[in-house]
Amino acid sequence: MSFSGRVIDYIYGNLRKKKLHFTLIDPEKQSKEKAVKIAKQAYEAGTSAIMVGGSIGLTQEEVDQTVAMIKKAVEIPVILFPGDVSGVSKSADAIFFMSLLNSRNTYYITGAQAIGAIAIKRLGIEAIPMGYIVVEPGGAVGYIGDARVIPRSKPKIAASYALAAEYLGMKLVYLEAGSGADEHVPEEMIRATKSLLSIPLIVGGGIRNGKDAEKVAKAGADIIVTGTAVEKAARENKVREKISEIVEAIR
Ligand code: 1GP
Repeated sequence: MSFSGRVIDYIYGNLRKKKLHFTLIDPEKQSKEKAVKIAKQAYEAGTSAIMVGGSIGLTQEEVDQTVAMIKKAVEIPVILFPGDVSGVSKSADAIFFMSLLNSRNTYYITGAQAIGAIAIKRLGIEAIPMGYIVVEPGGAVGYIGDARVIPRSKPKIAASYALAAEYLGMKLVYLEAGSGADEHVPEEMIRATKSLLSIPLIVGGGIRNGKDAEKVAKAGADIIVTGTAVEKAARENKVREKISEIVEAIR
C-alpha cells in the first residue's frame, strides 16, 4: 500500500516520537530500476521518506518515471526535492517548495517558485514551504544556486537565516553542506540554529555513516538526509546495512 495523506502531518506527527532519516535519490545517478531497488531497501531498513531530486542533468520525464516507480514500491512518502522547475512530478506525495534564502539570484529565492506554482496547483501536489540554506562548501547546489555560502565559522548567520525562514511562515528549515561535501554542517552551527527554531530542522550534505548522523542529530537536527552514502552502499550491495546503521544512530 502506497502512502496517502498529508505529508506535513506525517512529518510533524512522526517527529513527536523520534528523529527521522530521509533517503535522497538523484534520478540522474542510476537507472530507474536501481533507484527503485535503493528506495525499497531503504524503506525496509527504516528510512522515513524518499526524496527525489538533483541539481544537474535531470529531465522532467526521468523524475516523473522514477517517482512513479518508487511510489509503487514503498509505503512511505515520496517527496520532490527540486533543483529547478523541471523537478516536478504528479506522482509525488509532496514537494519541498523551497527557497534558497542565501542565494544572490532572485530566481532561486522566488523566481523558479513563481514559474512552478501554478503547475503544482494543477497537478494537486502538496507543497511544503521550506527555507533552504546552503553552508560552505555548498557543492553543486551552492554553485548553481548562486549561494553566498555561509562560512562554517559563522553559526549565527545560519541561525539568523533559519529563524527568518520560520518568521516567513516556512514549515521546515534545511541546512545544506552540499551533496558529497567532505564535512557535514558543523555541530556548532546546528546547535545555534536549533536553539532559535520551533520548526523542524533538516540537515544534509556529507553525512556518511552512523557516527556522523549521531553527531548531527545530537547537535539538534530533527531530520537527517543522506544521498551519497546510500549511493555508495548501493554499489557495494549494502543499502540495508547503511540505512540501519544511520537510523539506529539517530534514535
Ligand atoms: C544533498 O543534503 C543532501 O542535497 C545529501 O547530501 O549526498 O552528501 O548525502 P549527501
